[in-house]
Amino acid sequence: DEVVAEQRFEAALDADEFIEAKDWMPEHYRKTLVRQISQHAHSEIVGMLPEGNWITRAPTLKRKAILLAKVQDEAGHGLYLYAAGETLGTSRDQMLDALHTGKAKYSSIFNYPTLTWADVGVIGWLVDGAAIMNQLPLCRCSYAPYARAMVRICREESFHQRQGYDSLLHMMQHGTDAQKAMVQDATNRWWWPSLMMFGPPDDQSPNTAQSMRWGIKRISNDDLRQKFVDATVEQAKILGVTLPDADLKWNAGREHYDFGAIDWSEFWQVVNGDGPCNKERLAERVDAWNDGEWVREAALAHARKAAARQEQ
Ligand code: FAQ
Repeated sequence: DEVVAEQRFEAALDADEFIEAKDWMPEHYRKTLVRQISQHAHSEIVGMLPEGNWITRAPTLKRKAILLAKVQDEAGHGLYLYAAGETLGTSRDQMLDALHTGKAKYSSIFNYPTLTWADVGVIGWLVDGAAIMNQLPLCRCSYAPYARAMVRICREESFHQRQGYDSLLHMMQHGTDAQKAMVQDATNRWWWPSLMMFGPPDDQSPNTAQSMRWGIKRISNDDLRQKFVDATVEQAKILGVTLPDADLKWNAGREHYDFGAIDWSEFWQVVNGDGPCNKERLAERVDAWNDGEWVREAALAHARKAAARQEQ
């Protein structure tokens, strides 16, 4: 039976068909998806913190309303993704416990501080820009519940990217010299960490080969990184900022931009828990979880009462 099920699974992948939650799947496929989806969910939730830091200090009512909506969208993305993870048989409590005990990863990018208002715009432009580049191919991921969640998430991320770029464009076109310098400084600080979001180079990425065979990943870390660089260089020109890389130049032979060496030791340091804000971010999530205990208890009590009332 197992053999037949496995043949059916392989045939579905070969035919580019989706795998649904109730279909048979190899344990390793299931585990890989829980790992990636839960880490993606954690990234959305932890990703609310750096920008959330600026909600109370947004420069105008308009920018504050936009930022509030954006941060709220990230919460929604996290919740969809936990729901997609749950279809694989791992509970939300288990996934959150892995985050809170430091066992599960979340994106390295959210361990950097947001020092000025321009950081909020640059996160939209570069971080959401990188996120979309990585997530568009996930809309065609072989696991259907993940792929379906990605469709709506990508639409919202596109709006986030545009709002960030619009806010920066406004500062560059109408701002003071100090505001323009702020945009340049934020670009300098976020550029390299944004390139690291795509993960280690292909030859040092232990999961890529298997994930690509399974149709979980459709494009490799390095290829996505290159697509991101190519798209972003043009956007930087229109914005009027310089990307902090002296080696960045068009390569007519490859028809891509060449770019400088990434500091992978910094990446691994941040991934392994020792970046500028790792401890602060995790502590904030653990506190939020503990502070929310009474809400969870009340919601459960309410649900039990409502169910009992319906039975009567
Ligand atoms: N940070 O073998 P690979 C967002 C880990 S967007 C931390 O290449 P894989 C939206 C990796 O997990 C950000 N860890 O792994 C937003 C693995 O360790 P493990 C989230 C990283 O899975 C915007 C090890 O290194 N997006 O939140 C990173 O094949 C603005 C070896 O790596 C996603 O999660 C990293 N950057 O490829 C929110 C997208 N890179 O797990 C708020 C879905 C690698 O074996 C504001 N995920 N690692 O212990 C993916 O596409 C993939 O998981 C990759 C990594 C591409 C991230």
